[in-house]
Amino acid sequence: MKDYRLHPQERKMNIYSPPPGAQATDFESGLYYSGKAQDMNGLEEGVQFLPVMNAKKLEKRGPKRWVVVVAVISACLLVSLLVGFLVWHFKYRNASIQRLYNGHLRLTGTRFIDAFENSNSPEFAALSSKVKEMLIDIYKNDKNVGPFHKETEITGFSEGIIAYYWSEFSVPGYKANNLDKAMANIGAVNQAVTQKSRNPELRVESVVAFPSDPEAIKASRDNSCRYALHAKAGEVTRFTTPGFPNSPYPSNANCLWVLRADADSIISLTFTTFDVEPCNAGNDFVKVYDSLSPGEPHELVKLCGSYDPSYNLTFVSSKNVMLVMLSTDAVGRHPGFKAEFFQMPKLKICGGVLRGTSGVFTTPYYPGHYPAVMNCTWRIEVPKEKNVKVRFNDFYLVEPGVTVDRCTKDYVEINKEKYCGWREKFVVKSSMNTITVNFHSDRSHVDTGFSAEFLSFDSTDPCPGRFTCSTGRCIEKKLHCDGWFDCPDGSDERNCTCTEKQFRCNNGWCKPKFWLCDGVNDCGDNSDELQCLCPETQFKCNNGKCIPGVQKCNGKDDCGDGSDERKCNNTAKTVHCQQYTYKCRNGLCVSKTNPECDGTADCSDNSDEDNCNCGRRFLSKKSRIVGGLNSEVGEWPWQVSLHVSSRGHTCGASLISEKWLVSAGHCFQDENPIRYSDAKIWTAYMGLHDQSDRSNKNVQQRGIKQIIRHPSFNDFTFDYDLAVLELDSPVTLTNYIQPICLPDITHEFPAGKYLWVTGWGATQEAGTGATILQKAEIRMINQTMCNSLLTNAMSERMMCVGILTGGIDACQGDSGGPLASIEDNDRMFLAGVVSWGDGCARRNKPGVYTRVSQLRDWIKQKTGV
Ligand code: 4AZ
Repeated sequence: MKDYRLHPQERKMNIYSPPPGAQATDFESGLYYSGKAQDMNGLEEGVQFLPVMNAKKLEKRGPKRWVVVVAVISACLLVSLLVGFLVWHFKYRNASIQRLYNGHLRLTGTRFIDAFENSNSPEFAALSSKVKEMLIDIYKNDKNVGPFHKETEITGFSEGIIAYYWSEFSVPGYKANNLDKAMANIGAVNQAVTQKSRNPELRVESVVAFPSDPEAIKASRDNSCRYALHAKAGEVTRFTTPGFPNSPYPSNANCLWVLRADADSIISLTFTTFDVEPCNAGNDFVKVYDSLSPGEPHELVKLCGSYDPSYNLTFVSSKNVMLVMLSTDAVGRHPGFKAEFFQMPKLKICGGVLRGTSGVFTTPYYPGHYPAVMNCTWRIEVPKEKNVKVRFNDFYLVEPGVTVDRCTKDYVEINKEKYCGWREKFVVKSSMNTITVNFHSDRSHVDTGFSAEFLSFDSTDPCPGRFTCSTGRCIEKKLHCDGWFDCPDGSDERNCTCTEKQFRCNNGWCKPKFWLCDGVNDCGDNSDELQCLCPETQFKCNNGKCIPGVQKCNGKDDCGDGSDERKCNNTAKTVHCQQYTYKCRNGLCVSKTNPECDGTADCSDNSDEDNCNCGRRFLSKKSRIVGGLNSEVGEWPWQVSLHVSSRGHTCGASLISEKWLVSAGHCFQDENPIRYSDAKIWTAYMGLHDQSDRSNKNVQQRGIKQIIRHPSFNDFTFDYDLAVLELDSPVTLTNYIQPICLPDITHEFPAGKYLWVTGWGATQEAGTGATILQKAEIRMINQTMCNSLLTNAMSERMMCVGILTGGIDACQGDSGGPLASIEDNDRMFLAGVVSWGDGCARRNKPGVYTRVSQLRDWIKQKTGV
């Protein structure tokens, strides 16, 4: 593979039932009278309802009785109001709610001794009881706090002396806000309190409190799963979740590991194995805190799911303490984690002066996570006659809830501009020979930081012999105004004069004429698709045909390509079976596009959701990996490497079940002297990441029992370029080995859709294969355009996919491998199989792939999958 880029009415008062025989009309009018009521002697007491025709009488006699009615109603209303108020006041307004806070404070007037590390020591007990008293005194001094205090516990001490605590309050709901405000300000209250009376020598300073989550307090209270570990100089200390690795961690547990280092040292903690319940499957998680108080402001990271050991899970503390918390729910049986930590001297300097014409610099402990509370400044100086630019090659300063346009927490600041979040490679230039780079991390949430290089350049010619993008990147001159974006910001395509092979978009960009009316918004403002729209009352088919709008979704293929019957509300209607409709096992057809394994049962027999144990990735991934060069371990668990005994990796393949692979037919064509059609010469490696590490424990190796090439495979045109391979024994599915879903014959992969191709093929045309599994994101191109770009070499079993600017493509050795599409539910489907191409990664020469949906029935027939 070459290069890559890589959301009753029954009122309680005066309800009368109509007497038997009452006139319906009277009843309906809402008024009726009883025989007794008709007695003008008024023998019956109370309220009487009169017939409509007696309205006049009512007018005469009414006022007195109305007064009674109104009085009764008013009295009842008043009583109800009063009862309501009392209920609200006593039941709700006064109802107590629990409030929990975590915090820490500084103690002066005493020295830290080792015994304070042990919560069972008499020294700990003595000091904690004094601190607790002082804390309660502080609370008592605030009327919004003191009366509601229930319990406080001192959970630990560290050098400083810092005391860690939690406090529980029971407060009426309507006073909870006042309590929150008072606790947020508790440090100020403390300042106003004199603590001389009880503890003349011991003083409390810098009291901090923050709302705590109940799990953290539960963990602090639960001594059954609490560990205290102190790093030993020059040694690595290891710890694991209870039962690891032979049995899963306990359910409904709250475990705490208190990690300590010597004074003036800091802690480096690494999770070497991490496998807890997947983040979306339950509520198990691990949190790491840069404090002994498990509070959000000091949370360095929250982890769930599983990570491959190669994933960087190293975290560094800012002081000599760290807290690891495991919280689990009732479900999910996973092994847990294995971690190690050691102490190291506290970083004295961060940043510095960098001189020369070029150089590199990184955030502290890169590629490990940078510590919290860091401020680093690099002052870069290049020779006087030059200017300086800084290129960030890797940039991860991601923090939950922070938007990249505000950068309120961790950031890099250059020339008064702040950068944060995840960014692709970018360059910042200075118009001088110096530049200052500031890096700031706040108390919570850390990331891996950045790796950057500085370079000097000539201000008059920043890119000698090349075009300078506005971002500072240098690109080949011929790429300027060629209709393709080569600069990250598209600056190479601005202010261009279009050639005769190009058309001008409304936004001024020049694009190749053959992009006009191809159904893809190439201009960005859709102007390339406007001139070719059908009249307003009509529908434009995918094949360009215009049909009356009423014919869309009428259950008939009026377009001829079925496009008018797709995306019909995307609800599954049972329709007449046609070529493009999904056929359920019971023979009925549904109109929905791509209904298979999308998490919704669309067929009346649910057959569209059968056999959906495919296309899932179980190793935790951060979306930020997209665009990287090397794949992550376990990122493409269906990827297979096919080796020929005499020449090693030869072709790719995809796992579709425990026993069957799909590959390209042309991989098994005999070529003297090698009999590629002979199953015996092939070995399949599943779960492989690195070709040089095939004995890795995640890898399963199998021989091939039989190779079934598509009988219509044409070795001249490469039509029907498909084969299925049976493994000599089934593989065991793991986090590293999973089958990919096969698309139904009706499955649609629309033009413009991004797909992923993976393999160990050549990294450039005529180049050598990759050692680490490569990935590239490429785009589906419409068939008409494929035909024009590839001189009518396309059959219906082929599709072309690529990036027409060139530079990203499959290449030799990728053949047979998967072209995967991320569909609904995050499931991945095998859209294509790498087949052929006109060279590799050439401009306007997309790669060609076997259209798997077209050969779906054949695969089913041969493999049963
Ligand atoms: C090959 O030789 C090959 N650029 C595979 C894919 C492509 C070219 C060549 C597509 O296996």
